[in-house]
Amino acid sequence: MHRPILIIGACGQIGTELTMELRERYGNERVVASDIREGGDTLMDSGPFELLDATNYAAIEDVVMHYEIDEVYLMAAMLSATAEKFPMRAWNLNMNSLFNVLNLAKEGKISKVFWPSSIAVFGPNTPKEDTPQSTIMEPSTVYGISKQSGERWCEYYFKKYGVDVRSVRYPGLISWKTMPGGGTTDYAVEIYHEALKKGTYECFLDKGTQLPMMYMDDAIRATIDLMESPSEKIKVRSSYNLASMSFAPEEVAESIQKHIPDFTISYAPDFRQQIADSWPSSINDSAAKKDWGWMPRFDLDLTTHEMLTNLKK
Ligand code: AKB
Repeated sequence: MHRPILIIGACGQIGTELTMELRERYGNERVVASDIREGGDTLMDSGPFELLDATNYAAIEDVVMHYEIDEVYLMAAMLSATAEKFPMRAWNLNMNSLFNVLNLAKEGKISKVFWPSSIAVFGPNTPKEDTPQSTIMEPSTVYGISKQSGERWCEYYFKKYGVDVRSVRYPGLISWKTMPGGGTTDYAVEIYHEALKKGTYECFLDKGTQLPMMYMDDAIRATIDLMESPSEKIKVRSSYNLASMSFAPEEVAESIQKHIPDFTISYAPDFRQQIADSWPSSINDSAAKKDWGWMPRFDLDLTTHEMLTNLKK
């Protein structure tokens, strides 16, 4: 039987689907969801839930002790666009929550940690195409700086204290169950909602802005596969590059037009354009493929099919 798991930030875009998949695999009672606010009915009604502030060490420790938690997935974070508006709040949340969880592991109170990094760790001086696992980073956003620092700390806690921490650099994630919030890649979710509602979408990123993206099912599978891999296979303890597809807004529009021929897109780039321009357009994820067998399943057209079919329901 799997030992109890705690998900911090369980009501967000990734947390919701991760919680439900882990409950499906390991049993509802063994997966404790937590967040600063309550989530949707499916999550709240399917298993234990705790209101929890990720920056409060003592509160996390209480939950860990109470449920005899063994693994923590720390999904709480402020994303790239919001973090540019609230730099200090973003830094506090993104870093303190990570230290809280790493320190619980260092003290032997939990034995495994998942912490998400992002393609935002890369910056304008990074090779843009087929971005390697190890390369120049120099992130230029608050969020990217927090994720890169987090990666360094993860590797440090692994090497220095033997903390079993695992991480992937998520690209933009596309899902229909829960909306993303405050990210630069959020357009790739909004566009499907607007296509069905209005038949048109004004994109906050410009035509030609190619970014790495992934359908949520692939991201959840990658996360759990990484956590289930034997420790000796995990060679990278900062964070793994992860990729499945890369596209620009007009390519999503074309994919949507295969289902909704009259759909139109227009462009009104805002401050998020500069963030997007500093990120890679495609990612080399050969290390994840080699070390723990990562393989994506969803391309753009399959993603579009899944998004439109499920949102229509
Ligand atoms: C964002 O846009 O901030 C996130 C990310 C790529 O980490 N989706």
